[in-house]
Amino acid sequence: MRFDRRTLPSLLLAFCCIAIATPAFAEDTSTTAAPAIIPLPASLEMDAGRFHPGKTLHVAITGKLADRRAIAALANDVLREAWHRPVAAASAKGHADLRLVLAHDASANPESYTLRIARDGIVIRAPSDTGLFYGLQTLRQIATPGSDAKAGIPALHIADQPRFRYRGLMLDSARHMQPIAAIKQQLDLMARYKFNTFHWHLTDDQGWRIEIKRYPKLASVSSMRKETVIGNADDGATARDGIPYGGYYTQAQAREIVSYARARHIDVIPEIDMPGHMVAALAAYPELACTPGPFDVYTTWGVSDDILCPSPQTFAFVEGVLDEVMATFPSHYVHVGGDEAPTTRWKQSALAQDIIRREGLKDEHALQGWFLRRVESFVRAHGRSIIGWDEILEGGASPTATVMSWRGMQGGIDAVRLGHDVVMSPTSHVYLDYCQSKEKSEPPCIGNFLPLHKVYDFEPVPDGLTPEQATHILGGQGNLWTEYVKTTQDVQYMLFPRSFALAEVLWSPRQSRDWNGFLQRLPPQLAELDRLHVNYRRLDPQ
Ligand code: TNX
Repeated sequence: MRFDRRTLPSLLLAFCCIAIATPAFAEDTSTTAAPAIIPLPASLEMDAGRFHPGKTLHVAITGKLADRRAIAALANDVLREAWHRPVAAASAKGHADLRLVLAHDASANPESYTLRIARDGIVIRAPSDTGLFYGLQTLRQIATPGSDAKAGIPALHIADQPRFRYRGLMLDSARHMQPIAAIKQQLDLMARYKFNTFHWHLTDDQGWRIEIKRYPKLASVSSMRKETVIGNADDGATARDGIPYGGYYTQAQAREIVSYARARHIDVIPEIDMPGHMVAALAAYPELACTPGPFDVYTTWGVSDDILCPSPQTFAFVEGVLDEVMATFPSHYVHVGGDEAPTTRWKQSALAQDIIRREGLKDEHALQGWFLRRVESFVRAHGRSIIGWDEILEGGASPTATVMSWRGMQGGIDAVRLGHDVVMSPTSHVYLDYCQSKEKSEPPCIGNFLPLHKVYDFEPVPDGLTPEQATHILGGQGNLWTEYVKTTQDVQYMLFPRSFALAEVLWSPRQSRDWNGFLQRLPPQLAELDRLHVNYRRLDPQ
């Protein structure tokens, strides 16, 4: 017998008395469809029966939570949104509709949880607050907002844990910046899909977006560009709009983002891109360049020859900036960029060439390696670690640097073989600034083509690695560069639903990857985006 979600409530109402008296009424679980959960849990088994919420929903929390109030608040939100019924605390021993149990287990993955839904209640068990948090996110996708309380939710048992420990999204706030409220909303959505890292690209040629008190001109000069190229510079456009563009986040705002993210079990990794992508800083402090300048904050997209000169002044600047960045962002990692730094200026600079000679370096790439190793030792002296784009390998990065492989997978493969930890972030599968269709009507995108199914096909662990090497692939990350993505609406359009596909790649077991299953589980997620007034790209007809 097949129970339709809409007929079930009336059936239940009509036969509830009989149901209570007649156990034979129990549903055949083989006909109960599994709820549409993204990312798919590691294991999910349907059980017999359903849970029906009481008039008041009682929640019990047991164990030593790090932040009991936060988990209680989330549980309240999930239950209240699902069934619009009052939520109250239950005594540890009394009846509870929802029981959250923190059971320390040093051998368990701290992000893991189990979720059991039975006729007599729901139990989420985890070794940490994070596990409970993720269990509640899963429950939210089962007891969806505005659920039918009479229908209840199906009994089931989930045992879940992530495949990868690094599950990231990068947002470029340098080319175009986003309102704090929009970033918070993005963090909310990331948490629902179990992302745990927000990489914040805060500086670039076209704008410096984080207040640094020691260098006030980064806010007053580097954060403003005179105008912006119109149309697609990557297709050769050169005309400018004549409209000044700028802004920056204060350290207080950045802290607000950090604590908002932390409450959602997300780390914020700040990126200060160096020695290239620094024209905005050079506009304020031209003495950091190898040539006299003056420099203007870049008004078009692409790569500039003007980069930091490896001078004592530059190191003082970088260390001064990183001091404040590390004080603002408590994350283990500091991203130091390292990408797209042309060697043109260093080739012509007596200062750079002197260092090459003095240090016995092979060439300018080796000089970049020397530069970043020096920055790394500063960061490590503060108890942190650096992460950089895969170019950091070219000059010889120290093995303690983590590599973010963006120019395909090869950089990551090489890095793993050299003993680095790696985050895979290849243009081919996770560049969320790429277009989602080849139609002209597509909203602004950089070019190239990255449809939803290609993201779903992303496999962060390439063939040919030994099992030990594979453990150094920490995970993956989607990158949203914003040269052409100017508004919150457009940011959302690029992120959704592609980041749902990425969420599943990074969380769910490799063998459970199933494109058709994913497509079937998407509509309720999109309905939820509609409810939250979040923009997204509509699915192509299949
Ligand atoms: C390459 S990925 C860049 C960015 C651009 C992006 C556009 C990387 C480390 N550098 O500066 O915004 O391409 O897709």
